[in-house]
Amino acid sequence: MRGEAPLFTRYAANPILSRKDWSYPINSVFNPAAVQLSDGDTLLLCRVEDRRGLSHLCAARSANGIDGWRVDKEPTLLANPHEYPEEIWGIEDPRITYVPELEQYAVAYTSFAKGGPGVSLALTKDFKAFERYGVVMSPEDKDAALLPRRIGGFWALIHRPMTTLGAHMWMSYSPDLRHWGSHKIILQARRGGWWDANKIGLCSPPIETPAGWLAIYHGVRQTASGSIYRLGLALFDLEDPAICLKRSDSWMFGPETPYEREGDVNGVVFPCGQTIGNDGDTIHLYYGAADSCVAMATGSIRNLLAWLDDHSSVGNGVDL
Ligand code: BMA
Repeated sequence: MRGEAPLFTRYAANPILSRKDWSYPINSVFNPAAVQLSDGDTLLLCRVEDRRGLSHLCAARSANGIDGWRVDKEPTLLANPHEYPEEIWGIEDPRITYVPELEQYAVAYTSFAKGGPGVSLALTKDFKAFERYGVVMSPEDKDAALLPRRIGGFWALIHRPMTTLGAHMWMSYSPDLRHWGSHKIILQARRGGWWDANKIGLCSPPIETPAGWLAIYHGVRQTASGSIYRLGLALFDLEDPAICLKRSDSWMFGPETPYEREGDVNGVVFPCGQTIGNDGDTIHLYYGAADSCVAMATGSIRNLLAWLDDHSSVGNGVDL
């Protein structure tokens, strides 16, 4: 049987970014979005929690995506609660998608409003100036990423509303990135004792492969001593990404190392981005560890797809 070797190898000198890398006082840095820029640099747009407990986003750039990070000297995107009251308690957990049609990056992030967390969207060409679109999914909603191209003529956003049905992944569609509708559940949290019972959410933006859109998602297991955030895989149809083709029955990555098991929130691995190597196969997965620092692990798209073939006996998990 394939897939017994670990699917992701942690960088030996993890964490790659932590509080000490910032030139201004912060509490923690975690849950980064990732993108490879046209000049070859890797850019991480990190969630930074300040010493009030509120988060903003800050960019770090590196030539090799591993070390030599150049961190912006000031917050890159700060909450702006005067014009956007939904950002009153900060902005968190960005996901970046490059959109060729717009020649811009779309950043979907959590805006923490008095009514709870919602999904906001901003566009940027350079990670210096941002055009805010405001709230696109009202509270309580988070874990959103835009697909890089239209599906059937409409923009498509994956997100995770909390409803009386539970915390499942949904897809919504828009003609203009402002008005959203045709909402559909695309992946359900399982129930009972499963590792991904009751609460799941998209991690990094899905990767387009010939087999379908490959998505890394998190499952949250509630235990007597808190939650464990682990990662599984799902594959969605290339032409209709609301259709789940396969879903892993077990998790493929979870908190194991000291920096993942102990921090401000113990037992959390939380990726919001990845870059793909020039070979079209190597993934650098960037993740927040224990809500305290940023770590990196390397995997292979081919291996992930092969492992998913071997570990998806339970289908897409609807109504499990
Ligand atoms: C989730 C999000 C993440 C966080 C995780 C663990 O709900 O808020 O930002 O990393 O909880 O605390």
